[in-house]
Parts: sequence; structure tokens; C-alpha cells
Amino acid sequence: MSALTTSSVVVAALVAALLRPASVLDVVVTGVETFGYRVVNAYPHDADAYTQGLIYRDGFLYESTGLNGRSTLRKVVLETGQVVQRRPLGHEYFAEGLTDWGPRLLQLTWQSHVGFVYDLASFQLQLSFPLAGEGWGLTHDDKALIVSDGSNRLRFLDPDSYREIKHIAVSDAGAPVKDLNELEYVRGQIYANVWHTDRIAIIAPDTGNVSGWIDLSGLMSAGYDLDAEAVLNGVAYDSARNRLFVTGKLWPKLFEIAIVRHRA
Ligand SMILES: [Ca+2]
Repeated sequence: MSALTTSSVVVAALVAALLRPASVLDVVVTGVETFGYRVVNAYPHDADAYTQGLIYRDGFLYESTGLNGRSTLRKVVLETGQVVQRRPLGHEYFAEGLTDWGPRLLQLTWQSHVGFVYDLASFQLQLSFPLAGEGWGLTHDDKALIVSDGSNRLRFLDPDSYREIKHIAVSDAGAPVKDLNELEYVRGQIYANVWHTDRIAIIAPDTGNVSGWIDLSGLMSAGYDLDAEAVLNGVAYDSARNRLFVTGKLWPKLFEIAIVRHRA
């Protein structure tokens, strides 16, 4: 086969790849698989909650809601959406990511350069800590807090001193993945929903490489007249029962989903 023929074959293969559906194209070009979802359960969610952080712990959801004057820390009954405990924040704070660490809850603020530490049971404020830059999402692995700030950077903070230990740059086949928002640590991987998209990146914590995507298109669009900012934002994992929950800002529903492979 001549060099010219070989290059023609390569070009033809590339054109064929580009003409394939997006989910297949992802696999062809990046090697990263895009997964779909199946709704296992749908539950009520406070449609006034501008969800910025979500976790599941010991039978309840804990949620951080944003906006100045509407920011709260809350404890929520999964099945009913009922808020059984609520702590409002001062008007000057726009609350962001939320996680737990032992008997404490930790909550970020967006641009106030501060995070708050509460007693899990009483919601009593125990201390605040300085946070460089913006605070978006928050989760933790077994050693560190993990913070997103809207860029493609994830910072790892010491859970006692709140100082940065390291950071990683998140990329998909070398391309930076920006706007990383709400986070959840799920079985050794970091799940991050990407702001203003229906997608969750599955990130390897040691390298920052995206190892897969979850496409949640259509989950909360049909039949609801939602605000333009009412985007996917909220991922929580029940490790004991292997349940994954997702919701969004101002969404009237919260979903338990199962991740499924797209059909080829
Ligand atoms: Ca979360």
C-alpha cells in the first residue's frame, strides 16, 4: 500500500469516526466512556433550595443551599424531602459545598474566603477556617478534604489544619475540564458535576484524568418550567447501600439513579 493510499485510509477512518453519534465518538477519540442512567427512585426536593452541596449520612440527606440571604445548612428526609433541621447563614454569605468529617459538617462559601465547621448533630458552629480563592464543591477521601473552585483544579486540604496538601488538574485526554462544581467521593473516584451541563465527570484522584462521564440529559427537563440557573448540582452517595443520588438547584425532585452503559 502506498503512503498516499495509507493516508487516505486514515483520513477516511477519521471522517467516519467524526460522523458517528457523540457517545461513540467519545470512545473513539478519547477512550473515555460515556454512561447513561436509569431512574431507580424519584423523591420530592424543595424547589426553593438552591442546592450547592449534598451528602447522605446515616439515613438522611444533608444539604447546603446558596444565594445571599437564602443560604442554609439543612438536614432532609430522603423519602419526603422534609427539612427536619435548618441553620440559616448570614446575608453576607453565599453557601457552597458540603461534606462530613467524623462528627462534623463542613460548608464552604463562594467568595467570602471562609469555610464553616459545625457539629453534625446540633448544627452548632464550632469554628471557621480561611479558604483561598473561591469555594464551589466539597467532598473528602479517607485522608483529605477535596475542594473545587470552578476551574479544572481540585485542591486537597488537610482535614485538621485546612491547609492545602496538594492539587490536581482535571483533564479528559489532555483537555482541561473546567467548571467542576459539586463533588462526591464514590468508591475511590471523584464524581464532579460540571456547571451548566448535564454531565458528571468520573475523575481518578491520583492523576486528575477523567475515566468516564455520566450523561444525565433529560433527567429534570420534561414538564417543568425551570430557571436558567436551575442546573444539575448535587451528588450524594450512600456507601452502605451503594445508592447514588442526584438533584439540582431549584429542582422539585431528587433522584436515585443507576449508571448504565449506553447501547452501542
Ligand atoms: Ca456531594
